[in-house]
Amino acid sequence: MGSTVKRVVASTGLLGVAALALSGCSDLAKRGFLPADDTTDHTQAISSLWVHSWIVLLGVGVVVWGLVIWSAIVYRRRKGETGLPAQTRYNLPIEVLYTAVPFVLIFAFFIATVHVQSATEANATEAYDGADVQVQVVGKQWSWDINYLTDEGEANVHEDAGVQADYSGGETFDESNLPTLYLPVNKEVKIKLDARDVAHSFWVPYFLYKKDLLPGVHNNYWTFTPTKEGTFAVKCAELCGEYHSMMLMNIEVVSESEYETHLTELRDRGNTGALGNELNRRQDLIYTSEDSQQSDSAASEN
Ligand SMILES: [Cu+2]
Repeated sequence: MGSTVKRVVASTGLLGVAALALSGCSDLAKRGFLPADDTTDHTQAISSLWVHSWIVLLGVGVVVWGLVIWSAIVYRRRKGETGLPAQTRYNLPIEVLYTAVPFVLIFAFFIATVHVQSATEANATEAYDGADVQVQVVGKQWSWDINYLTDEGEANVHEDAGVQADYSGGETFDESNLPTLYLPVNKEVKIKLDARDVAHSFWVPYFLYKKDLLPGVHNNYWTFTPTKEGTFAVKCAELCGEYHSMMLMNIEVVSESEYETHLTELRDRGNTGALGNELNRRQDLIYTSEDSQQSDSAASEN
């Protein structure tokens, strides 16, 4: 192959790759490669951090790929050349550039991430009591229990207990009957996250957020305001055993009056109080926070 032919083949290949990438991009853009950024009061900042990081990194990529391709073409072996080409070492300006630029980038990404994270996590603490609504979500192998709490964090009403089936006997998984957490739109919600057995993770893809549920004394909290009515899928995002993939539930964001009606219905159905430790799979291995506190106080009495 002559060098002209090679050059044509190479540039056609590059154009093909570029065309594929671009058509892929426009497809993704049509489908929406990011979830809507209007689902909670935190999603806009998180989404913006993600998109701007990608733009900066794509710029870095274009420069690096461009330089690689440029030097491969310009410094290719010509006809009749033998031996090694001239070897260049210790180009100080280039070395300073490729050391300094990544440091600047890392520092900027760090600052931007800390900024968004501390805004997102500002009220996600046990002590914060400014939320309009408090709920408790308890993960277990392999479902979720939902308790609605009073303003003081005491048990109020609860959803039906999540099915704790282990599907090993061929039981069918009923996706039409998932636990559903109701939340009022435009009200600040504080969720207490707890686990009955092993570590799980509460992941709401459309809220651009997830947080672990840990068995034992430590509870995680998540405070946010849902800003859009609708149904949002929740998945467990921490591999928690054989039927982890069936650990699904929904969040239903509704108007405040629908939310109040739903709580009244739960009360009328007799779902008062909390779904507690009686639902733990192993009564000899109690891990939820209430019980840990009990055993802590029992231990201190001894
Ligand atoms: Cu899980």
